[in-house]
Amino acid sequence: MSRLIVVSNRVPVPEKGKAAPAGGLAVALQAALKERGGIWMGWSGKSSGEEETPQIKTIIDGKITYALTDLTDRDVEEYYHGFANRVLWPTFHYRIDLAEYGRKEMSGYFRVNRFFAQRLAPLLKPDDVIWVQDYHLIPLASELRKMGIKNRIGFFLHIPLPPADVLLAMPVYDQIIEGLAQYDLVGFQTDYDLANFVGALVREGIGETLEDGYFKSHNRIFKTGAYPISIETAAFAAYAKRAVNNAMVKKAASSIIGHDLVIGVDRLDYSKGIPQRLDAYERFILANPAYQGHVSYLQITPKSRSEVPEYEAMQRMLAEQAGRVNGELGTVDWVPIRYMTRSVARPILAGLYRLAKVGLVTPMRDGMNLVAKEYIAAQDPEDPGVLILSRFAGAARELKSALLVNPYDTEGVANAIARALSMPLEERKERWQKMMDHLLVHDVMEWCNNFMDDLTQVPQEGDHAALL
Ligand code: ADQ
Repeated sequence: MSRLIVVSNRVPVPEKGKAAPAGGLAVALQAALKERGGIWMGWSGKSSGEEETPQIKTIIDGKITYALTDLTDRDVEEYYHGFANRVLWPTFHYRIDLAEYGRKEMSGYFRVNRFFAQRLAPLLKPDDVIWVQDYHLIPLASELRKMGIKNRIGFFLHIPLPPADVLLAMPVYDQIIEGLAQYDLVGFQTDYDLANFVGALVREGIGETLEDGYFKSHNRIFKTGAYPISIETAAFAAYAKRAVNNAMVKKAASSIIGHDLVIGVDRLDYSKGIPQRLDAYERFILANPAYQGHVSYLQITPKSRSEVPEYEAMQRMLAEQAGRVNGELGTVDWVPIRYMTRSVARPILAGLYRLAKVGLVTPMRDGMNLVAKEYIAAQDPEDPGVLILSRFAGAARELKSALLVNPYDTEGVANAIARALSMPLEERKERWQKMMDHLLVHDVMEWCNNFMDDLTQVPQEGDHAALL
């Protein structure tokens, strides 16, 4: 069996003595790496200052080698904060209004990808299979190919892929597309993302659909597909069941006696639609005064990307908004919104999901959204809560028994909250069971295996000539 080489921007190196379990993606990829043996390479998250040739640092854990490199201050600024987070992230989330197309950042992005390729190439054996994760590293295969690497290389995009007119707003869109065409397998979260990719290339006359998901572009033939990512469903359900004994979860439970809990859990990001959700919740309270004093909305939003000014501003605005709603609607013994900016360990999070009657997952746009899946997995089968899910989350393609909402429609979301809180037990059970059955089969291990099965079967570079 060939070794697996995973490359991602950040690497979840297991910390010795740390009890908290890693997220599903790390669990699945580590399992695949353990089975095949291999390397997980990426940025250490640290800066080397001005030092331009930081060495790879390796940490060996059984059959897995973690290979980490520092980046210079300039690299971090241009590649990570600059192009990845200020161009690719907003553009791919349909927010071209927020994208800042600086030439310096663009060249920094391609430079750092070349640097990763130069660091990775000496570690490779001819039959290694390489799996590159996400938008930070789109040009990696192209850089490896320039160095003569012929291994099978797969790419999975964790975020959405927008339609042609949005994609083409990016001045270097052609290099990004050419970068994708250098892979042997390009995977997206949903059939919609895949259709956008194929549609954009066909419309621009730079791609042609072949049979079995194969696609021809830039003189290469590669496979494309939708591989919806998932969670470690059974393990997450078990955490949630056990979490009732956790001290913090018990505290939360005793603090909501006589209240229905509504929960929102998101990284701080404009794509997640948190201010719009708070508006909808406020609208719900105003339209349903009987719930005043009897419902609590817990929003857990750890800070992220604080170095990017928009994120800092967002954090301030959100705190102000929660404060305003609490000030205007709250009473001496009732706080309508509980707003937390600290991160919560996964087992506790599982317990909090289970306490909540309603899971509010209303991103304006999301590749998948794992919170939606975690909320379902955490429910008590005898008394499950209701998931309210944005139709613009990739998860909505699968979780069709959720209450699907349009996050731009404040009144629609407010009505959905009222409907969820008054939904009869039978209907809640029926909806939940369908989604849980789906997630037990389609978990993160299945995602990983499906992608790996396809990646190990696609023709290798060189064998493409016959297909062209
Ligand atoms: P994210 O944008 O980070 O991921 P999401 O899929 O919701 O979004 O994953 C967030 C993860 O972080 C979840 O596992 C959640 O439990 C955890 N998390 C969030 N807030 C937390 C908190 N306060 N404390 C502890 N944990 C918290 C990107 C894409 C998504 C895609 C994933 C995976 O944007 O669309 O689903 O990658 O492909």
